[in-house]
Parts: sequence; C-alpha cells; structure tokens
Amino acid sequence: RFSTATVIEELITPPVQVTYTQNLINGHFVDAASGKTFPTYDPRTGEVIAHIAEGDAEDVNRAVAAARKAFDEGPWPKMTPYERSRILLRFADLVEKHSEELAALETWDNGKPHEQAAKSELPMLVRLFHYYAGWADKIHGLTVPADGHYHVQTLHEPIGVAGQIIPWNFPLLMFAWKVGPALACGNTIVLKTAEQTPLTALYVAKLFLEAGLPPGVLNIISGFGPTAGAALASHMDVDKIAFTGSTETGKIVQELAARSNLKSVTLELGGKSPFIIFDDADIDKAVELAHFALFFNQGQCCCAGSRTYVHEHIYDEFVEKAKARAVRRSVGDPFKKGIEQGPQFIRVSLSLDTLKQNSKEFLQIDSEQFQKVLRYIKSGIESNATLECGGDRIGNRGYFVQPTVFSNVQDDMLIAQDEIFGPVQSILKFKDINDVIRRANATRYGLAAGVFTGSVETANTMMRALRAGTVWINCFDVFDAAIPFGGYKMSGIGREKGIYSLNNYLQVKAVVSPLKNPAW
Ligand code: TXE
Repeated sequence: RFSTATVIEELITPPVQVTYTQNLINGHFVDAASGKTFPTYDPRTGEVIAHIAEGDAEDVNRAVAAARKAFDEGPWPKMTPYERSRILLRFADLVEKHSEELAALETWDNGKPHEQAAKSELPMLVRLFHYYAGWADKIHGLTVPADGHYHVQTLHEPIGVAGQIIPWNFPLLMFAWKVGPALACGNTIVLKTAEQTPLTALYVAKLFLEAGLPPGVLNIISGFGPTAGAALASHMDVDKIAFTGSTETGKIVQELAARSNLKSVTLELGGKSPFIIFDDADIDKAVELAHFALFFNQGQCCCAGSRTYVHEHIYDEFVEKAKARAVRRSVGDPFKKGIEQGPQFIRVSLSLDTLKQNSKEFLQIDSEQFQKVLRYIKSGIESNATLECGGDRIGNRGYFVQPTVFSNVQDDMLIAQDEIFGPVQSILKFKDINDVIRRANATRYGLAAGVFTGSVETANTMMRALRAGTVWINCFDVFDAAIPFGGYKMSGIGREKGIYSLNNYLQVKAVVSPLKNPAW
C-alpha cells in the first residue's frame, strides 16, 4: 500500500543552500561564545544538514544586553509608529520575494510538505506582518472619566525586552506570531528557536536587517531548552517571556519567570482537541475534515483534532470511510508534488549526563518523538482499540509513519488522553449532545474544538458549551492573522494573533493630573 521505495530511494535534493548558521546578536551573525556547534538534521534521512552555532547562557546574556540597549537607547521604541510600520511592511515584501528559498528551507529542516510551506505558510507569514504593520500606528490609550477633579489618561507603552521561545512544528509561523506583535508595539526581542529547526528564523532575521530594523532590536539564539531557553526565561533583564511548546516545559518556563524577576508570561501549550460529528452532518465532508483536522502537518499540531467523536447512528459508516481516506493519504518525500505527509520531526537532545556535567560534548540525536508516536500506537493496540489501518513506520530510513486509524476508542485510553503529536486518529462513539459535551470537556487541555453539524441550534449550543480557546464549526484549522489563538486550562495562558496579542506586549500607564478649573 505504501511505496517504501518512494520514501527511501528517490529523495529530491533540496533546491536551497544553508547560508546562515550563526546567532544574530546586535545586528551581527556571530559564533557561539563557547565556539560550539550542534547539527540540524534532515528528517527524511537523519543526515546532517548543517552545523549551527550553539547558544547558551552567555550568548543569551549578550543578546539580552543588545536588546536592552536597543530598547533603552532607541531608536526603535522612540521611532514614529509609522516608521516602525514601514519596516514591518518592507520585511513582509522581502519575505515574499524570498518565499521559494524559505519554503524549501522549512521543508528540509522540518519535513513538512513543500506545497504546504510554499502555498499556505509563507503567505500566512507575509499576511501576519502586514496585519501587525497595520497595528503599529493604531496603538493608543484612553481618556478615563474618573471621579474627582482630575484629567486621567492611559498610555500604552511597550514592555521592554521580550524573550520568545518557539517550537519546531511551524518554525516560521511561530516566529511570526511572536515577533509581529512584539515589534509593532515597539519592544525589542531575544528569540530562541527550537533546536530541531533553527534554519528559517536565521534567514528571515537577515531579511529584517535588510528591511532596516536597527541592530539589537531582534536577536536570534539557536540552542537547547535547558541551557539557552532556561537562561532566557530566568534572565533578570528580560521583561516578558512568550513560549510555545509542551505543557511540561511551559510549567518550567513559568516557574523560571516567577523565580527570577516575575516577568509576564504567555504560554501556548499542548492540546487534545475534540472534533465532534453529529448525525445530521454530511458524512463525506465530515470524514474529509476530520482527516485534515488530525493528519495535517504529520499530526504535529497543538490544536490537532485528535479525539474524533462520532454519533452512534453514523459511526460504522464514518469509520469505514475514515479508514479508506487514511489509506489513500500520500506519504513520502515532502519535496515531491502531491505528497500530503512527510516524515515526523527528529528530536535532538542533550543527554542527562551531559547536562549534569554542564558540557555539550555528548550531543545525541534520537528519534524520541517518532518512537513516542509508535509507543502510543502500541498502547492503543494493547488497550483493545481496533486498529483499522496503519500502525507502523514506513521503511527503515528516515522517520515516516503510516497514517493510522483506531476505532472503538474509549475516553480512558492513553491514546484518547495524551497528546500523541503524530498521524494517529482515534475515533470515539457518542450517544447525544449532553454525553459528548461532558466527555469533550473532560480533559486537562482546552486549546481547540471542532463541531460538524447541519443544525444551527446544535452549533450554537456547542460553541457555548465547549471549554476551548477556539471552536471551529463546520471547518477546522482556519487561521488568520486577525483571529486570536490560545488555550483554556493547561493549554496555556493568553492569546496570540489578532488585537489580543498586542496586550501581551504592552504596559498600561495611568496618568493622573489635577484640573485648574474643575468646571472643565
Ligand atoms: O517540546 P518542548 P518538545 C508537545 C508535543 C510534543 C511534546 C514534546 O506533544 O510531542 O510537546 O516536544 C524549549 N526552558 N509540543 O520536546 O520541550 C525547546 O528548546 C526553556 C506541542 O519539542 O516544550 C523548544 O524551543 N525552554 C507544541 C521549546 O521549548 C525550554 C509544539 C519547545 O520544546 C526548556 C511543540 C527549558 N527547560 C511540542 N526545555 C505546541 N503547543 O504546538 C525546552 N525548551
């Protein structure tokens, strides 16, 4: 069914070169203070793409000092908002111009289908910077009608130095969600990329310099979480930290922020989002949408619709069709046209011993994420869910997983509770609307939810009842720069994108002054 040869033998040479591998500090690409590098890998093969400067606490210190100076001495926060907006627009134009190289680099480092990167993610990146360029000169405070004889107003000011830590599943989009609003508001930034996918952020950072962003405003550190990431989250001179990643690491980041200088924290974390299909829905459309909701981006989405709840009246037919769709999914070299699913990403980690010795000699590559997906599949089989299709890796090279569908999944099974972050669909059966509301909400997460129904009353009831930061009705994974995104419960704190993200990067100053003549 799966053409192993396609996956393993006929790999396309990525149509791009790696140009930037050093950290960006104060407008210059520089080696790590330690002189160390780490490899970034091609998940199609496990082969090294390039060696990247490995930033740690010292590099973070230097980057924060540069960002502090750029904030305190300007010109960035003191530029007119219109000038800031122009730079963001120029940057967006440059991204558009270099879209091809960027999409190729993103696919090479991450494994996502090239068509997805080129046709969907790059345009979204451009759109997001247009959107926040539009906000830069529309940020203003209020005049407040307070009691007493006072004139009261609020000033909305940038917070200062923003620390940002991003994951590997959407390297460029996560860069955009963090950097766009922070810069529009006049902050300066130290951003740490994910150690698995350092390449594209360095490339776009160069485009920012070309667009006229002053030195020190945006600093990029490549490196590992427990070293560079933790140094950023606990830095005394960082005023705000924004993080996207696992719930476990999110807790660490919040703790580091609290233990250091109580910097403000926004977190965008994991999920186990329900996608609920009622018996009045068009079943073929529902199958396609549920498939997309789970399998998109190799299943590596924080908001993946990873609990597919289907009404009992249409359950059997749905399962048959969902299985047929998964079997048809095209898996292979993500550079090939028509490929829907590339390899899972590779985790590169510091061994525990390494950390203890505070040395980075023993860098190890492991396939933990890939193994994690296979372990969850095994756990689904052992807990007596019905394996409808898939269930194994494809070939023995690279990190490709068969699109996998389980039916007869129960709420208490691990595959229905944990974030698998892979191409594994779990289909559960429900009886009525109250039953499914209770079960959909019975999770520690609350990032997103999907509802598919022909009834406006059902849709309206569900949108109110579901405890999630996004509810998609008769659609899924619709993203737009203007639509806020974030989680309830252990899926996070705060919202990104839209007008809401501006609040993450602004301080409100109340200014109170007496009136000479109270009559006025
Ligand atoms: O996440 P981590 P990992 C989920 C998904 C996945 C699991 C593990 O379920 O299987 O998390 O992925 C940095 N201090 N998501 O290990 O560790 C790290 O370097 C400061 C969901 O990749 O959270 C990287 O830049 N920073 C998610 C970032 O945190 C630290 C996307 C994310 O890594 C750190 C990714 C530390 N102590 C994974 N340790 C989503 N919400 O979309 C690590 N980091």
